[in-house]
Amino acid sequence: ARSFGDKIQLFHLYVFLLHILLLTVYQYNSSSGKNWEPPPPTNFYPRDCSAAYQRGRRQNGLYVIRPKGGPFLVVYCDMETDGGGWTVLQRNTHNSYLTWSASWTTYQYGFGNLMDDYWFGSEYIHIITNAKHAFYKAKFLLKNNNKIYEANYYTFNVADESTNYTLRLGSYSGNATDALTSHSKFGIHDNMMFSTKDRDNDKSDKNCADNRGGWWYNNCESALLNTDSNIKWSTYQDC
Ligand SMILES: [Ca+2]
Repeated sequence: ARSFGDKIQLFHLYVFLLHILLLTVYQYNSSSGKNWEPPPPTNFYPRDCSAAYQRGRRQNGLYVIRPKGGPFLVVYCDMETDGGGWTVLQRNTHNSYLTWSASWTTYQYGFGNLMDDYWFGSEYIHIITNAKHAFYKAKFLLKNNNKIYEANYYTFNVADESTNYTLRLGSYSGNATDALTSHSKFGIHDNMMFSTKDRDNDKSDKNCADNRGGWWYNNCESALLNTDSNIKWSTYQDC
């Protein structure tokens, strides 16, 4: 039986700011490798990349997962970064071919190419991060030329659509500055609802997402990763 104490799932949101964005999910199991038993058929598919990692999978690439109570999903797993087992939720390179200014439903179910740039889908991120007894850590990897900065949040959670996919973040660690939960003149992103060009849920008089990508805007942003240009993370600005 799965118990709260010995199973901790970490969600990593990698942000390669400025040049590459990569969001990843990681699951940590303190008893990994011990007393392993084959899962029953209904659990044949891992619920995330960290579960796949625990089953001995070590190759970066595409995997089929099935979050508890959720649909089958194809995800990109990063099995190398920071211990491996990360589910990548977003990636945005400097010269992304994607149009990030997309509709609510497009963001809801994701877009792009899992081997390249993409948004995994607000609904799917919600489903993964809201599994019972699961805690996820988000790692934003921000790559600027050859330097990589990171911002980690433990915990990371996206609530359901009735809350407009409100972002919930725990404590910050890293060297990229805390652009999501520390206050700036634009406000914090923690506890903000998701907005898109056709759904204004932000704190601004206008729609922050007008002609821009979907994001957990406040008034408007200290960080913005879903964008065609000017990927932004606090003071790191891609111009
Ligand atoms: Ca507004």
